[in-house]
Amino acid sequence: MNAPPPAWSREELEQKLRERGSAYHIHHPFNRMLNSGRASPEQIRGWVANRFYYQIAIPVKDAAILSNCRDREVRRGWVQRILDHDGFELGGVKDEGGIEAWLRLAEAVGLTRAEVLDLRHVAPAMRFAVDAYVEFARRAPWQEAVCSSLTELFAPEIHKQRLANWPEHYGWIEPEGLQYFRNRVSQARRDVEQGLAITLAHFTTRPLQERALEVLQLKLDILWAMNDAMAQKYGVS
Ligand code: AHQ
Repeated sequence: MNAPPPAWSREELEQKLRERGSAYHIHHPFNRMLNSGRASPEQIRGWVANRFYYQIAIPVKDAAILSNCRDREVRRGWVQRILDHDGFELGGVKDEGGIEAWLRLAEAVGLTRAEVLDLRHVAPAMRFAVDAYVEFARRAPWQEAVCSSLTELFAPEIHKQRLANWPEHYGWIEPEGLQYFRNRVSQARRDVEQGLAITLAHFTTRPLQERALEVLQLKLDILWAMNDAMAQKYGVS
């Protein structure tokens, strides 16, 4: 039995994780259409209504990670993600959260709250891709589920792209509707700080490090498949 090859350094592993950014859904034809101003109002409304299913899954996914994690320090940091999305009212501080902000985005693009909340527009393949992410987080070792969230290494760029391009190309969308993306630029950065530290500290042998890349690729494929589902349903140009 050959010994496994030597482990990469933390820096090498981080670099290899970041190199997977070439498969991030910022490069998907549907996203490129959205961010270059070529999307019709119907395609934008379809994207917002379908992506809502992903947004409401995130806190459920994060709660699955918390339920599998026995490390209090990790939980103290990770629980913030649920508050970011579900909102909270703690000690007189109130925050309506990202899911409410997404519903504001929905109204800004001409959808009703009711038709977004009842998920009538969600394509089957979108549902399956998102459900696969939640099931993975429930079943996998919590460190792998943490690693899968590292697609957010590439997220600030995609949020900034929307904030820069949508007002220019889609003047019909109320600017307040983009608040969700403004919030995510800093929240994604904070998420990644914790997620990357946990990943670099846990995946320390070469077989584990190869697994970390495999897990990140799984999540990149989930995001890609979500865009495939929307392109199939709404068309892509
Ligand atoms: O709005 C997004 C979000 O809250 C999260 C949480 C994180 C995770 O735990 O997997 N990933 C993520 C992402 C969000 N928005 C996506 C987008 O394109 O707007 C990007 C996505 C990600 O990169 O995983």
